[in-house]
Amino acid sequence: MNVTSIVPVFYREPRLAETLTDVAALRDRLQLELLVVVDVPDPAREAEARAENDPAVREAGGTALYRVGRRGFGSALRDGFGRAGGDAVIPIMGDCSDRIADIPVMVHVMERDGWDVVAGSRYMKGGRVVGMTTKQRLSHAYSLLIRAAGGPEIHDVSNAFKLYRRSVIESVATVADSFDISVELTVKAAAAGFRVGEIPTVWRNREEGRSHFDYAREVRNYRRWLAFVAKSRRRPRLTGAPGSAAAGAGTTGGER
Ligand SMILES: Nc1nc2c(ncn2[C@@H]2O[C@H](COP(=O)(O)OP(=O)(O)O)[C@@H](O)[C@H]2O)c(=O)[nH]1
Ligand SMILES: [Mg+2]
Repeated sequence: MNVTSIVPVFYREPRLAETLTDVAALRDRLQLELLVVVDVPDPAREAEARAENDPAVREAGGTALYRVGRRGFGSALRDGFGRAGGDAVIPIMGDCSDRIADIPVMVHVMERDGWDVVAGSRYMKGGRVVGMTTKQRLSHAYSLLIRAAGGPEIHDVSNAFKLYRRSVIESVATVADSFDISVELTVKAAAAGFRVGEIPTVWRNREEGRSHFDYAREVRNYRRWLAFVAKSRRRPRLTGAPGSAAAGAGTTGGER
């Protein structure tokens, strides 16, 4: 299985080179494509952003895609998905927050168990957050709510660190331009009958630079996916599920 990793970057990330070095080291074990999607909302800062990011991307054998005059975590991932050549795709944060060593495990369980989405779960047994803040507590509560409302039975719906089978990103249309794209893609995939599983992961809060997550902007974004799962639970599915192969242990495809 070829895997495309997509690293979104807002102008620059102090620990990007470190992140990319860790990802590039997976080439010993995986066939890996590496895309870095850099947003440069202020066109006057393009040269600075390129000078900052290009050496690290080149060193890691990756490709940088610059979106000058644009921003948005969700739309950046969507553009990355559109360019991805892999059989599966995984977003990786540029601030060393994801445990890169989990990626081969995710690929292995996707191949072995036939999951279409393998989530990296911070809130299941074996997973954890290093540097817990109010935001992670809210994200944990949100995951519980999504699950209770009829969403996929995983413990961490909002983590971006999830391996998606190519068929998922090709057939599930997303609208989220911000961080909630990770939730949108997961709940829509489950509602469409794709099989969603999880493995534990450890997520580290950033140690340098600042977060781009804005509560005021995100509340409404995240609320709509709660409404989506509640509504799709009430509506019987009409068409055959794309992932309707026999369900195995631990799978949580749209069946409920
Ligand atoms: N391309 C792009 N990347 C973004 C944007 N916002 C955040 N990122 C990147 O997405 C990753 C996660 O963002 P971060 O600010 O750490 O969010 P947090 O971990 O939720 O606080 C980092 O690599 C950021 O540089 C955006 O608007 N566009
Ligand atoms: Mg972060």
